[in-house]
Amino acid sequence: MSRIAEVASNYGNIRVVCHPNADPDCLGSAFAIMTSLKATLPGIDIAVVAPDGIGAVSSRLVSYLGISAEDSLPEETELVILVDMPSMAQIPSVKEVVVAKDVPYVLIDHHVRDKEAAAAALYSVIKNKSSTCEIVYALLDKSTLDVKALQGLVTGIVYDSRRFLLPPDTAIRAVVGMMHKGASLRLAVEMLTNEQGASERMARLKGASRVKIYKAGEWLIAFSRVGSFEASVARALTDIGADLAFIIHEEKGALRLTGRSTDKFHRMTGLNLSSDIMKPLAVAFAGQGGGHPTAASVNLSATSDEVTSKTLSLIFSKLGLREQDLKAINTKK
Ligand SMILES: [Mn+2]
Repeated sequence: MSRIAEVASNYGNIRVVCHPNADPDCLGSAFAIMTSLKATLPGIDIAVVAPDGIGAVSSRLVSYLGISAEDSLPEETELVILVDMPSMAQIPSVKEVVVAKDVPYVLIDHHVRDKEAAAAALYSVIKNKSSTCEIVYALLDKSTLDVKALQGLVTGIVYDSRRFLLPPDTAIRAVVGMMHKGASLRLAVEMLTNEQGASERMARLKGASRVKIYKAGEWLIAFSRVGSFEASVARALTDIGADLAFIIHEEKGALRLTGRSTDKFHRMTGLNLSSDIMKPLAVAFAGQGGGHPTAASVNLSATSDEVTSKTLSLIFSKLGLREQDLKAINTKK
């Protein structure tokens, strides 16, 4: 029996919980954990909870897997399994129940470790892999995974590794193993295409048209603002030439900053968006944030001007640049 099944065997009512706007990596992981534990421990009551919705990019995977996710954590939950997030900071409604009832939790994740949340977990597996699905595949007893569960894991790996662009060796090995057991790489890619509807493409075009460009030494930094699809817009800006892109989303006095960098920028400067930018911003402006070295975000109480200038100064101190190395580029002529 896998270690996670051993842990789960002490509980009757288990919920596998997704982060807001659940993506294919999160859902593929949650579905595989649920079906594997069900196969190993037939008596348990287990389901997937998506407390803050499922991302549009996951819609085809969700219908393929036939997941019907609950939207809140039932009061009688005895064990929570958090997948693809470092802590419960993003899901306050779940955190409230877990804290009030002292519900034990398991943490399976590939983001930058939240030491406090990991220490408080009953059991945690946090690894530096391109997807949570890859970690989940290594963790579960292979004989408990059917083709559907394997297909979900392959789809999550393809999605979160950005089609194997991130350091891919172990991800490819895992996918090949699952293809031998009936999962299809072609189906995974198919389920992830058409992911951009008209509203997402509109957000990307608006984001590009509102961009403010700064030249910092030899690096190009882009700032923009949109009302939705911030991650997609930030990635669009790095795709068209920015080394670093930041998207601001403001709503009802709350501000969310989403950042993306190219792998080359990260490699050459060592700048980690999560620990060098989002975490210090969270401290400076009473917020919550984190993520990966090249993809991270933060929720703040601050104005966009305050956030922009603080972000630039954090980049400067990390890169060892001086104020005069910064040039705002005129995009209006
Ligand atoms: Mn992930």
